[in-house]
Amino acid sequence: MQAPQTAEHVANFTLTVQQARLPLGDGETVNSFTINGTSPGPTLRVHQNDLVVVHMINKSPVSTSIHWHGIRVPNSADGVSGLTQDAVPPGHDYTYRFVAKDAGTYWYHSHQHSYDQTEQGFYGMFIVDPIKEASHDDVDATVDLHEWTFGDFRNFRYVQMVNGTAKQQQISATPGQWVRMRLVNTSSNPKLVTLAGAPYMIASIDGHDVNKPSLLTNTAIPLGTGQRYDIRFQMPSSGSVALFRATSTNKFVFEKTPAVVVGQQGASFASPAKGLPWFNLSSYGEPAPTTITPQSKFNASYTLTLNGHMGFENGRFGPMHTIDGEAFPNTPTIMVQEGQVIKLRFVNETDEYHPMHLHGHTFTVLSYNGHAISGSPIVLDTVLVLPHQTVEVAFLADNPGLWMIHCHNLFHAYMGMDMMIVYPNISTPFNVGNSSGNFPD
Ligand SMILES: [Cu+2]
Repeated sequence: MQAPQTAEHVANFTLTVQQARLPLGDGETVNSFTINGTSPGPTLRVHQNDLVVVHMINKSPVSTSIHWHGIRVPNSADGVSGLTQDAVPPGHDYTYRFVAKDAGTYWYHSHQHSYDQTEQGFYGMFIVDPIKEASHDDVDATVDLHEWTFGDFRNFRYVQMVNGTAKQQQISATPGQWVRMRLVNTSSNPKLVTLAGAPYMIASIDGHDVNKPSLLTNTAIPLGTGQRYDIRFQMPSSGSVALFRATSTNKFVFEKTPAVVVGQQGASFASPAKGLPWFNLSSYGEPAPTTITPQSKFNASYTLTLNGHMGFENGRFGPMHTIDGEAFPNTPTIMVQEGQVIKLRFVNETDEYHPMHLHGHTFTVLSYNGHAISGSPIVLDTVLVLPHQTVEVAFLADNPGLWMIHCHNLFHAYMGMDMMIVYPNISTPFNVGNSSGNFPD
């Protein structure tokens, strides 16, 4: 379960992890992780089918690991501490090797104490350029949506960030140019964004192209943690385009000023209308032939009920987040065999948003609340399950190993909402817990 040693094209990177005091851009300074001196770390950009070799040097005072979110890596390169490796201690290094099989927008982040380390800036973008371009973009920009939180329930404050700063981001573009904006939610809360100034299409979700996407206006796009939406639009003949954002933390009320302005600077925008309809991926784009459909024959189906209760997890008392009534590591394990097609039904019994993420595979969305999707095939690695919603997905088991499936609200994962998908005859020499020092969440 390792990548080949050599390939025609090899993309080599060195990532040095440290800690530093960083200004957020709003007057606040925080203890952040940095990668090669910045947070977020450098964007790693490769070509499809490149052999990627990443040498990670840990100069931070704590142990760590790197997970390649959404990339179908061989199991040994998945970066989950206690499962596919030991966390890398301070002063040590580790090398990840994998082939970037799928084009698209991905990201990387810590999977050791991932709740703390990712929120504290340990992440970066990973972009795989396709062998053959489906469309030409004059401007290619990444918009990473993060947030820092301070205080407790009584005195709570949060700072919304784009690309590592609280300041408004400005992207240059001229009239008539095509812009690809790669939106990535790296915070732990769901985000809502909307674009003003030009009609736009959602070209790709979680790195997988939508078939014949139509143009949208006055639509709010929800992004669960870990999800990526590539939106494309053509710059208008005059004026600029603005991205507004809201978050679950403020009940999805849009900010008054844009987070990102594309084109001419200094233009003023009316803040988005209240109650914009949310983008619905169940009927977007046009149908196309695909290997997994609601009519496929499934080798096994599992219902995963997402719930919670107060209790102890990781030695602290708090809101446990459960799958089938249990918190990790007591959650059920799903056994799969190579070649099987497995259906998963997520039933969200809570008032919260659960972006459910599967490592090492992609899945096809089948239905929402019992209604089969009717538009483009939708292939994801993270599906946002809304409060009291049921979502069915299915995946082909084609990547042997030990894989996590977990909520990507990293606090929920920390409080138990994780489980394992396991292929036969595979064991791990690594352990989770105090004696090993491996804490993947
Ligand atoms: Cu959750």
